[in-house]
Amino acid sequence: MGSNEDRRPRRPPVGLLYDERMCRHSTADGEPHPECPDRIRSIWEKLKSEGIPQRCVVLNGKEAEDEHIASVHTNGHIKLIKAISSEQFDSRRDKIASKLDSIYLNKGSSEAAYLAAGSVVEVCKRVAEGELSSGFAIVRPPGHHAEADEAMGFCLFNNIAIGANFLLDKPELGIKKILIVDWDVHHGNGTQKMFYKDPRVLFFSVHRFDFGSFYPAGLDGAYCMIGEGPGAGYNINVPWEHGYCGDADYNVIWDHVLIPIVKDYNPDIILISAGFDAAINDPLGGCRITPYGYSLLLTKLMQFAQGKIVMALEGGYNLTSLANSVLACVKTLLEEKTINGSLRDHPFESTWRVIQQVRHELKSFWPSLALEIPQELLACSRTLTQAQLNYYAGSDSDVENEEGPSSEVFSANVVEGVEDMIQPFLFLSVDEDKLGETKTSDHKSNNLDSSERHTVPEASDSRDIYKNISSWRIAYSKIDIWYATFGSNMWEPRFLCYIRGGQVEGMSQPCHGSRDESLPKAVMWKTFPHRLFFARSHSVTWGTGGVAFLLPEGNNNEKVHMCLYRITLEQFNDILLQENVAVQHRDTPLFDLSSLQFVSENKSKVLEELKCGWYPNVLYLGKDDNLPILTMTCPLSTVEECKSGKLPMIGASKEYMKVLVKGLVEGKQFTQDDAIAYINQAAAKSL
Ligand code: X5A
Ligand code: ZN
Repeated sequence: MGSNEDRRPRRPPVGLLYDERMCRHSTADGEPHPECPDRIRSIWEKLKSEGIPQRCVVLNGKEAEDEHIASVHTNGHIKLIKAISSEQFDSRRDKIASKLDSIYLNKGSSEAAYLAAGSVVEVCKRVAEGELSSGFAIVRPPGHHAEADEAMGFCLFNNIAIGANFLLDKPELGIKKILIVDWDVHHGNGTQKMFYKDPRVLFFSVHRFDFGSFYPAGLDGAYCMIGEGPGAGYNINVPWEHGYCGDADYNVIWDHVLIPIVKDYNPDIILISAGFDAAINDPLGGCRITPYGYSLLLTKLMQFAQGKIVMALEGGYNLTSLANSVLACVKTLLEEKTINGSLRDHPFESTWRVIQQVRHELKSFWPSLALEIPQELLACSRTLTQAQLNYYAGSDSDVENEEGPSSEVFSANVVEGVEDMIQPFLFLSVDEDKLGETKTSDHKSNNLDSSERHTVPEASDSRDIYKNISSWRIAYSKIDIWYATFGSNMWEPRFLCYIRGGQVEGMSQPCHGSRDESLPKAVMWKTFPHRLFFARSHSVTWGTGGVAFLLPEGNNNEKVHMCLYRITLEQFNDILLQENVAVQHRDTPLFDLSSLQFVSENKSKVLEELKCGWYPNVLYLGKDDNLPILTMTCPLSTVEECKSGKLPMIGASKEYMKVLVKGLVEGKQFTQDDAIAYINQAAAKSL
C-alpha cells in the first residue's frame, strides 16, 4: 500500500487562509448583524475540530496593495475605505455607512477590507504558481456586491475581482482565462460589472432573482445580461424565480448550463465566489443546498483547470450550516470522498424554465447549449407547495419555514415557452374565486370603485412601501404627460389596472398599480403615422399568442389608432415598471426629466435598466395641449429578431384580442367587425 502511494505523483497541498484580524470589522455598538465576526470563527473552529488544518497549508492573512485594489476600484473609493479607520472618522463613520446600501463601518473595517482582498490575492497567486493545488480564503467582509466606486451589500472591496485582475496582470503566471463561479444566493453585481466587456473572465452567477425583487434588486441579474462587446457571451446569469431551490436545482444548472460552457471555455483557473447563504436554513437566502450539494457542485468543477480552484468566502449567515458547508467543500478539495447524501428531489418546474431561457439566450456563443433537452428530463419536476406559495403572498423576502419534502407535489409538467416574460411571482397568490369574474362593458372610470376592483390580497401591505414618498415622486406627481396606448391599454378598465391595481377578465395576474391612484385627467383618441404589429408567442398576462408593438420609426403610409390618457409622469414611471419588470418599487425614476428632454429631441430612448423587458423603448409622438405624448414599445433589436425569424410573430390570443376590440369599439374608433379586421390586418402583414 505504501509503495502505491509513493508512485502517485505528489499533488500539491490544499491551502487554507484564516486570520483573526478580519474579525475586527463589526458593528460599532455590538448590535446584532448577520455579517458578524463569528461567521469566520465558527468556520475555523469547525475545521479545527475535524482536524482539517493539519492536512492543509495554513496561511495568514495579507493586506492588499493599493496597486492591486486600484485595478478594480476608483482612487476615491480606496481613499474612503482606507480613511474609515482613522480617528478623524470616529464621528463620521455611521453617517457615511448610513448613506450606503447595507453597510456598517467601525474602526476595524479598513484593516479587515484590506486583509480580505489581499488574502484572496495571496491564495490566487499560490494556486496559480502551483504551490497549492487549490485553496480556500476564509475572508470577511465579503466582496461580490462592491462596485468600482461603491461599497454595498456588506461588501467593501471586491475581493474576487481584485484576485482575478491580479492574475491577469501577471503574464508569467500563464493565466489567460478565468472562470468565476458565484454561487452566493445574491447576484454578484459588482463582479459582473467589472468584467462585463472582458472575455478573459467568464462570470457565472446563480442567484435568487424573484423577478427583480431580491437583493440587490433590479435587472442586472437577469438572464439576458450576457456581456457586451468582446465580453458578449461571457457573462452568465441564472436567476431563480423564487426560494426553496436546493441540491437538485443547482445540480441541473451545473449539468445543463455551467458544465457544458466550462468544457468549451476551458479556463486556466476557477475562482469561486463562495457564499453559503443558499445553504439550508440560511436566514437570508431561503434556499436549501446541503453540504452534500456543495461537495457535488465543487467536485464537478474540480474536473477543469487541472483542479486549480480558489474559493473566497462571500455570504452565509447561519453559523452552523455555514461551517458545515465550508467543511464539506474543504474535504472535497482534499479529495475526501466521505460526504454522503443524495439528490432526493426533482428540480422545480421553474428551474427547467430558467435553464431553457438561459440556454436560448446563450446558444449562439456556446453551441452545445443549442441542443434540445429531452422531454423526459424536463418532465422530471416538482412545483412549489401551497404552503410555499402562501409564504410569497405574505412577504417578499426571506423564507423562514421549511416545508418537509413529504409535502411537496411532484408533477410532470411541460415547460412553458422560452419567451416567457419576466413576471411578478405574486400572481400565484391570486384569489381563485375572482379569476372568472367579468367586468361590465358600460364602465366609467369614475364608477370603478374599490369594491369592483380585483386587488392583490396583500395590496395594503405592499402599499406601506410608499410611506416615505421619494422626492422624485412628489415632483413628478405634478407633471402631466399623455400616455398613448395601442394595445390592451386602449381598454380603459385594463389600463386602470396599472393605476389602481388588480386585473380584468382574461388577465392571468393582477397588476400592482401606481402609488398615485388618481384617474386620468382626460382621455382622447388620436391616430399616428406608425405601424402596429404583433410579435412573440406567449405573455404571462395573456397566455399563448402575440402581443402588440409599435415599430419604433414612423411610417406615413400607416395609421395606428391610439387612446391617450392624461396622467402624471410619476404614474407613467409606475406603468413603465409594470410593463417591463416585476419590481414594485424603486427609489429613482426610470424615466426622468432628462430622458423626457432626450426623447423630445431624439424621438426615442431605450431605457437601459429595462432592456430585458419587452417595452423598454419610450417613443415621443409629439405634443397636445403643450404636453408631451409618450408611448412605450420594443427596441429596434426586437424588430430585427422578428424580421430574421429569431422571434416568433403570432397573432393575438383570444383574450388579448377581446380586450383590444373592446378598447377600439368602446372608444368609438370602429365597429366590432372593423376592429377585428384592423387587428387582423396588423397581425398578418410582415415587417
Ligand atoms: C454578501 C452578501 C447580502 C446583502 C443583503 C443586504 N450580501 N440586504 O450576502
Ligand atoms: Zn449573499
